[in-house]
Amino acid sequence: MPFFDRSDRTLPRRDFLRSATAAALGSSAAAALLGACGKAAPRDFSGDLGPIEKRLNLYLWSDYLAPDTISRFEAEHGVEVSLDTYESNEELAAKLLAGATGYDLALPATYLFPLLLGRDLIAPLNRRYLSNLGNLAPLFADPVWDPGGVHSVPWGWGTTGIAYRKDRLPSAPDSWGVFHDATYRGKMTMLDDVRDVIGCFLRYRGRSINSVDPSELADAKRDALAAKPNLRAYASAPVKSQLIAGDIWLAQLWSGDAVQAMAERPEIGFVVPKEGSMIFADALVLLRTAPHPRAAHAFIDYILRPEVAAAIADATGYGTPNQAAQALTRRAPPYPSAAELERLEYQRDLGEGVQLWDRIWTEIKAA
Ligand code: SPD
Repeated sequence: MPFFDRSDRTLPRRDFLRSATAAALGSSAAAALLGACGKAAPRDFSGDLGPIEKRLNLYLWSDYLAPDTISRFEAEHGVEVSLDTYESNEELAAKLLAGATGYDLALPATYLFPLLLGRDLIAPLNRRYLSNLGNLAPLFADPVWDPGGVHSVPWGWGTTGIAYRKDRLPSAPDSWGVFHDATYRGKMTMLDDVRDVIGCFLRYRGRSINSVDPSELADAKRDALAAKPNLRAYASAPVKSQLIAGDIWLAQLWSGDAVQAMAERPEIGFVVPKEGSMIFADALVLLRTAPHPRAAHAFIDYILRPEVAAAIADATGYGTPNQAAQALTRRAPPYPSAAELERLEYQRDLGEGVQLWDRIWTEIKAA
């Protein structure tokens, strides 16, 4: 799967930190927090972690599990799991940067890694407790965002596209420009996500989703503002049920969430627009302040089992990085075609350009 651009490896760590922090929080909030937050007290999980603790505290994206993923783990290990969820990388980053403790594992999109590593918020995994790492596909065992897989285990990958109601539209939308079509005013949503909204309008004009060119970003802002009156909202998690109910006909959406909606309503379709889009991965990380590190490793190793990973892929519609699971999945995720791969870009760190992205997004949301 050669779709994650390995050239990211060359970006310097300090630029990662500065820009990803601002991307996560907005530049002014980031500056305040960078000044106010001390380093989390680092814990070393490299030695003997002792017996499995009786509790495990997860902080994960919503709708990213099979129905029995947690209950089976609890029954098998005698661990009580608490699950909190979030709807955006920004929500996760803000909570961790504000000093939240108590969580053992989180599941960021991989473009947050420079921030999490730079702030020393995540710990190297203790591989002696991870007997199932060999099930990962080679690319995901040594990924661009975490060379050697030292700090993370990939969970799922997906793309950003357009979910739509086939029974309400005359044909499939094929361009990000559909959000400018007032015919569907009030029946459309876009993700509540800075990188997805601005990124798609950059692609609309043939630009990179990672552009920091001020004039290209000015065009993207203009396009986003032109679309905004047609939108019901910027929304992420609620969109599936709105599409299923028929309240929304067209939605910028992540591929797995679209597949979940399609499973309930065959009238829903999903396309990657002709101009191209983004591809992303989300990966489990162990927080430096994890109170239950042995149970956390047990959960990671459990997730790495082929049947567990396959069940998650089947339930969520996201692609699995687990090579051994691929043969077990009952419902193939929407793997991008060769032609689509040509048009998909991996989200990169934006460097100093993140300040401009942040300002533009704030202005778009406020307009
Ligand atoms: N419901 C699970 C959604 C996971 C989406 N991850 C998105 C990362 C986007 N950059």
